Amino acid sequence: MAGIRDYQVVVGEQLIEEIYELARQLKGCRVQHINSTLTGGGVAEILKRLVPMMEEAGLEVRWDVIKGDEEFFRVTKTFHNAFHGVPVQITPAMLDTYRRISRENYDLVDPRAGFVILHDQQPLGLAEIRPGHPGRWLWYCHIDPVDVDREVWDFLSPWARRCDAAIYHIQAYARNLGHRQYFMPPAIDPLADKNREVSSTEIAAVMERLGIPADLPLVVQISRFDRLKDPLGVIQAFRLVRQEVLCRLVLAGGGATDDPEGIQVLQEVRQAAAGDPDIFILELPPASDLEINVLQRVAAVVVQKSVREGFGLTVTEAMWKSRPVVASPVGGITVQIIDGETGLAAVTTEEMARAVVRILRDPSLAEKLGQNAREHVKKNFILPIYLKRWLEMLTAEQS
Ligand code: UPG
Repeated sequence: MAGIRDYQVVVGEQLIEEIYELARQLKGCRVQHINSTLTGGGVAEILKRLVPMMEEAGLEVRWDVIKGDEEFFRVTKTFHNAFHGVPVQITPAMLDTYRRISRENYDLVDPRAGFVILHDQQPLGLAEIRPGHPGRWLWYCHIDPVDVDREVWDFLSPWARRCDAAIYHIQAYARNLGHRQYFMPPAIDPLADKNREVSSTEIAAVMERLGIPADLPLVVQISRFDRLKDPLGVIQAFRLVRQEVLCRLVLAGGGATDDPEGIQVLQEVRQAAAGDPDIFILELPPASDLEINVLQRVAAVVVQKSVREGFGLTVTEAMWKSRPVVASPVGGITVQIIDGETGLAAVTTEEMARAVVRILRDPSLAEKLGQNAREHVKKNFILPIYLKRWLEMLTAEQS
């Protein structure tokens, strides 16, 4: 695993020195991250690299996962959908389940932590015990809360208010909770297996193992099977593209232990693609970083047709690989895809199809978008920059 100094080749010496300088002031500080899954999905992806980097910087870091039963994760997935404006039905029994599992996890909180970071809404109920705890508590909202369902917000926000501050990916997500707010886009690790350079031999071996022929351009979406990633819409857009240009579609993704809807969505996707030899649906196991890296690299176009997106790390990953990306201009994608410069934005299925066709027919456009995309990520959404922002934020909170 790469160490902080190894990133000098990507971000230069000065940033690395700034990180060490900030780290000195935080040496020995105890930080506890609490989320709801170790694998699958963006939060686990971030913590997998952020935690060892913070440790290397001299902080004492713990990463804990709340324990819940299937019912609890059904409830929190409903809350997740409700954050994104999906109409949901909330029953008193669901709220009881949330309170009960939160209570059962109170012991998870490190009584000596200088900082307790609650990631998303699943562990937010732990903030009930904030008043008796000596550390500072931060609620890290990874999703777009702008259209959150009122009932769900009224239930959860008192716990968010108990925290000392909140972290959001972009300014547009600001909430009026009466405490400090930090805006900090997440980042990808350029040296991890998911994003590192890959040799042509490795690429060929992975593609053979996945059983995807290399004779036609590939349109690729990597995502958990989640309705908010609109995989059925991607299939529709692909079918329009194929009327114009010969190509294939790859929809690849796995599940996450905190997402009980994934299996059902995967079934719907399989049904929609049944009998179509040009559509490859890949169910990826958790340790598929190299496969994802390769699929993003071989893609002629990467698409991300999300209905909502807190940030969209799959977009960042593809951009880092200089791929032309077509994505819905929603949430955090709007700070990544600058339409016509770092990718193409497409609102409807038809627009997405047209944008994909445009790229497939114009290699110089593909090249330009890809190069700009990589530069944009390098300047803004790369791990050491993110680590520095974290250290700045913790320093500010400490003083
Ligand atoms: N991934 C896998 N395996 C899969 C599918 C995805 O490793 O089978 C990875 C993917 O490469 C990426 C991450 O998981 O690194 C997914 O992150 P993201 O595209 O950001 O989506 P979510 O899983 O939905 O993550 C949530 C928010 C998202 C935000 C992220 C981090 O929905 O908008 O960017 O948290 O804050």
